[in-house]
Amino acid sequence: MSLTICLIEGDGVGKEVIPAAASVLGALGLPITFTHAQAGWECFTQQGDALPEATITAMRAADATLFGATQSPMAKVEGYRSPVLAMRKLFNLHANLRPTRSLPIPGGREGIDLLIVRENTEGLYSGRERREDDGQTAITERVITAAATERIGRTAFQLAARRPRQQVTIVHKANVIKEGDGLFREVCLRVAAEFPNVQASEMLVDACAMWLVRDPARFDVIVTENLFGDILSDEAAGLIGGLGVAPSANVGAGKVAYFEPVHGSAPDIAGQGIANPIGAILSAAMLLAHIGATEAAARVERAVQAALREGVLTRDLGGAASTSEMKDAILKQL
Ligand code: GGG
Repeated sequence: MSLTICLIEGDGVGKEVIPAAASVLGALGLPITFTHAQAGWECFTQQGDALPEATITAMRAADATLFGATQSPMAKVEGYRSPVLAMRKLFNLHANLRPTRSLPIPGGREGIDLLIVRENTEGLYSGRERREDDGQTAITERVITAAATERIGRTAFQLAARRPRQQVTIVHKANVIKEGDGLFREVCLRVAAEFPNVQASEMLVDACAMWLVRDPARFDVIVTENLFGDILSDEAAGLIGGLGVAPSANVGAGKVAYFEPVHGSAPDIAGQGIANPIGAILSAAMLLAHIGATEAAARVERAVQAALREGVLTRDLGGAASTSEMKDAILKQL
């Protein structure tokens, strides 16, 4: 059986980390065919579209997509919409899975194995924004629906049911945001009742931010809304070496799924060959697991751990290895 993987480098360091991850995938001896597509700010400046139709077609045709990074401008640009938000909406990729597992790096925290299940289609990222009062008041609507919450809640509990600890922490701010987070909490607790073998608890988001620093090992699966999940997962990545090593998956009920390092385009270091490829390589491992190549996924994870244990470290981890030296150290372990 042959596998088709669509590669989208995107902007900035995406152009460095995706080729590194592709060479790791290519070294596994699997019958993989790579296709290539464009998306992102550079693509918008060249083609007038940040997510062209040809890219959407290539993603639909592939078994899965590995995406690098995007660099959206801070100010509104007519006709431009972040391709990551567009892909998540278009393909109904309701779940953003962000695992944080301890890695053998200097200063890295031990005993962490948690998974943040972030709602990926609504919340403050719904794009419902406007200016009023002659532009002096900005209003961003935070949309929480029972349907999307039920979907993400069920995904979190299903994933927790397959993990050794079988625990879910429902994270919200229902004491203050009584409508939006009240609904999120209510629906998640209702879903929890369908999973009697999974231990459910709830926590306010600010307390969760504190406990992640103080005792991250206490968490198994965290389910939360879009922005909270975005922030908490970056915080969690900080415990194990930072954004350079953090992978993620964007999945839904359909065939299309895409996998990306949590980091963005990192314009400050782009083009220098020093970006850490581990976030992209571990995202490739998540992709493999998603399409059923679980042994290959485990091999990639073991190779990353072994390369780090040998002391090969990029600059963000306190070493001096380049992107390609880090990739070569992982390939050697494979
Ligand atoms: N690989 C994930 C990524 O590119 N993150 C940066 C991001 O999502 N930025 C929002 C955007 O630029 O549209």
